[in-house]
Parts: sequence; structure tokens; C-alpha cells
Amino acid sequence: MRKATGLAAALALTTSFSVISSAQAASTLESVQERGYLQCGVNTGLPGFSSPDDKGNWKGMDVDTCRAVAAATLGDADKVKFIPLTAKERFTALQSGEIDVLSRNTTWTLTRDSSLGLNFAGVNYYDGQGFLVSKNLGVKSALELDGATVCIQAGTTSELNLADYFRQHKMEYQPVVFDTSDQTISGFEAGRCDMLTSDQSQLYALRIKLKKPDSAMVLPEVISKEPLGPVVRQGDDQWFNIVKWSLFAQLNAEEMGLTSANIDSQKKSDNPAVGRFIGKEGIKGKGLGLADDWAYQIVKQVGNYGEIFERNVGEGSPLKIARGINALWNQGGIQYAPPIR
Ligand SMILES: N[C@@H](CCC(=O)N[C@@H](CS)C(=O)NCC(=O)O)C(=O)O
Repeated sequence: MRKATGLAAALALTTSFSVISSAQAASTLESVQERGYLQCGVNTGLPGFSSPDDKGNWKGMDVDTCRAVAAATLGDADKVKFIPLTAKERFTALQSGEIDVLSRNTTWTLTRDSSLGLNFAGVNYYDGQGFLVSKNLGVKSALELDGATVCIQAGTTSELNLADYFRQHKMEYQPVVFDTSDQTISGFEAGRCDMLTSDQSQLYALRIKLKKPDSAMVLPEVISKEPLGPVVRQGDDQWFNIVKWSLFAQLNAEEMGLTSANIDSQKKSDNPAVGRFIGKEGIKGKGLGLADDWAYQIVKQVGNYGEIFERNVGEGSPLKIARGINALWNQGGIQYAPPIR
């Protein structure tokens, strides 16, 4: 037999090293369970989606997505370390492994889902980009905004959508770019721009931060599709599935009428679909590598999708956003989850 020399030997060595290292590399689930808590990347402060309350407890739809994943993987929704990230920082934090999942009002686009090495696990809120203007400006439509100065945040989908919209309508604008939403809304309040553009839900969230929320209004135009959802790194299908099914469990629970308040009493139900959901029968947790009660823990500790929506951004919140397209598919909306079976 010929002895491998030079390049061939080096190649053989590299190959065997990479085989060993990939066999030894812990999966995301293993790392989370060994560490004992989930590292979740969230917004620095966006009411309804992710912001700390007076006592420093993180609250919001995106925060609840993190809590659901912790309930499913660790059996405890409180075992989450929230890592606040700006729009510009968020993808690097995920790529570098600083966080296990990014849950930060992030729009699913082709570029982000492919060339960044990331995977979107689903949509926890269907949004669209809009405009916030001061009522003093006296405009009723975005089409009256030719020549406007626009407050906008760097590293967001909002930048390209704005450019496309103004170009398409042959209008001019001057962007005034900020790094965080606090700076953007302060800039707007200080009169640095005629209008602020962002996802519509965020406009409502930012408006309540103004000293006089009634002095500003959201224009009727919605200029883009912004499906917002949690993101994971490519290359760990099990983790991708766990985050994806943590969302689907919330939607299935709402569809089945399972709530945080009634799920315990459903343990005795002879409905087979309920039995599968709470882990009494069927595939149980095995397919995901989780405990059999993973979906039960999500609903018990965090709630179904409707409960999560209402308390954070709906009627039970200062934002009072209607369910709209975020209603379930059988209630006039487009939220739809594959079945747990
Ligand atoms: N959904 C859009 C926009 C997301 C975004 O970051 N929006 C800003 C606009 S207000 C924001 O949430 N900023 C909060 C912050 O960085 O503190 C995207 O994924 O690019």
C-alpha cells in the first residue's frame, strides 16, 4: 500500500478531524438542556412584542415564542435568558451561536432564509409596512408625501420597501436613519422627519411611547408583506422542528379550544386528538426528541395562540390590535398549522 504523503495526507487528516468534530458537536437541543436555559434574541424594547415591564420581566408575543420553546425543551417557560438585539446585530448573534433562536419581529424573506445560513421556523405575526405621520401635517394618504423626510431604522426590510414604494410612485424622499426604535421615535417626536415608516404593528407600539399619542396617526397604506417569525441556524433539523412545532402547538391548541385554564381538565378527555396533543397517545415527544408533554407544557405555561395574541397586542393590551389576518384559518384569517398526529 502506498503511504499518503503531502496534500493527500493533509486532506485525509482534515477529513477525519471534521468527521470527529461533527460527531462530537452538541446539537442545539443538547446545549440548551445541558446549560439549563434558552438563549433567545429579542427586540431591545417594542411594546407588545418584546419589552421589559416595570419589574424587569420581559413581555410580548416574541418573548412568548421564546418561553414556549423553553417550556417544550426544559419543561419550564421561565428558563430563558433574553438577549436584546438591534436590527443590525440580530443575524450575527444567531450565526455566531450567541443565541439559540432569534425571536425579534423579523421578516421572513428569501435572502435571509437562504444566503444568511438561517431558517425561518414559521410566522407568529403577519404584518405589513405602514407610515406614521403627525396629524399636523394634514395628509390622509402616503401618496401625498412627495419630498418627505422619513425616519427609518437601519438593517431592516423597511429600507428597501420604502425605496421601492417611492420609486414606483415617482416620488422623492430623504431618509433619516437611526439604529434603535427609541432613537427613531425620538427623532420623529423631535420633528427630525415628516413621517416614520416601519411594520404597522410597530407603528402602533411606538405611537404609545409618544408624549401625546393622539398627535400622530397611522396612514391607511400597507406597502409590503412582513411575515414575522422565529429564526434558527441552518444545519440542525431537530432544533428547526422544535421551534416550528412550538408555534404549531399554540395554533392547534387554539383550534382545539385548549387553553392554559382548561388543559388540565382535558387530561381525562377521550378525544384522540386531545390525547395526542397532551402526549397520552401517538408519536408523543419522540419525533422531536422531547418529553411527551412538550405541547401540554406550552399551553399550560404560556397559553394558546389566541391567548398570547390577546394579552400582548390584542384587546387585553394597550395596543388593541384586531386579530385581522392573524385569526385562525377557520375564523377568517390565515394562521394555519399542520396537525399534531
Ligand atoms: N420586520 C422588519 C423590521 C424589524 C425592525 O427591527 N424594526 C425596527 C423598527 S421600529 C425595530 O423593531 N426596532 C427596535 C430596536 O432595534 O430597538 C425586519 O425584519 O427588518
